[in-house]
Amino acid sequence: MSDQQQSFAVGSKSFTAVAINCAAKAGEWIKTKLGNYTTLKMKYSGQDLVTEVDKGSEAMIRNLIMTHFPDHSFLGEEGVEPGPEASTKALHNVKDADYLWIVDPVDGTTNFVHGFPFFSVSIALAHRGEVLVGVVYDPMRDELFVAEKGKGAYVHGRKMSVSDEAALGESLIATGFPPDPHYAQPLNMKGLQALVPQVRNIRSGGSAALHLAYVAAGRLSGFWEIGLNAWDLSAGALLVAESGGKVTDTSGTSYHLGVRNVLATNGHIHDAMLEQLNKAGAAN
Ligand code: 2AM
Ligand code: CA
Repeated sequence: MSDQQQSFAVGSKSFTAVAINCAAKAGEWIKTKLGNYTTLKMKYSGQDLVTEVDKGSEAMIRNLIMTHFPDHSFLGEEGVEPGPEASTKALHNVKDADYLWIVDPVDGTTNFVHGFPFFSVSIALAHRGEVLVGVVYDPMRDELFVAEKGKGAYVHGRKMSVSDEAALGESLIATGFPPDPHYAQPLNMKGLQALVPQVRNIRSGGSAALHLAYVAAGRLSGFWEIGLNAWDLSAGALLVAESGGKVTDTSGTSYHLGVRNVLATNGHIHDAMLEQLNKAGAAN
């Protein structure tokens, strides 16, 4: 048995149990704060928001994880300065840690602030850069999505599998509208222009982690977005992979923690999506 298999086999059950416990506890608390938060701050711009609920949720999750695993490393959205440079640097500092927890305490903060009920808690555990456990929890629908590397992905305890649409014309695709007007927004608009006429329709729910969970559950055929961070993607990427789907960057490189421009699909439409995004100059 390899070193990595051994450490996973020894610890996997408790890792996953802790991830689920954290996501469920934080999610239930977030739900009680809907329409009830007191502090709203802008980070970079009016499109980049944070509340005391984001910070409280992250503190709750961090404390619980550190109680169980004090030697593990932790990367959470609220512990990092806003902007892509700070995110890339923060990831670089911890990405090769033996055990790294990657946490988005509220994915879909804009929705939370507006009372639009589509947001989630995203928690992943990576071992030397490889994601072993991914949990995404939607407190409004009480849906818990869980994946373990090599063991499949589950929602409500039922095994998930991706959808079987094989053509763009029968595909329901999600994307997100990035806040960065200089680099990410123009790419996103080019991608939209290319894809809207070709796919069945486009959705933009506002939580990347939930979009990935929906690809895993077969509710979306694919999802792409420009300019995301490891905490938006790492848990959901494992959900998709363990449900039989495919996750790469928008150039086709396999998913790794540093991916910011993501394409996740049921696998069948992956090459067609890559081709359209690259032909449109929408990939990077
Ligand atoms: P958040 O709610 O945790 O910030 C929606 O398009 C996706 O983009 C969400 O997952 C959202 O995560 C993320 N997002 C929103 N503002 C962002 C920003 N300023 N930089 C990077 N990602 C952002
Ligand atoms: Ca997020």
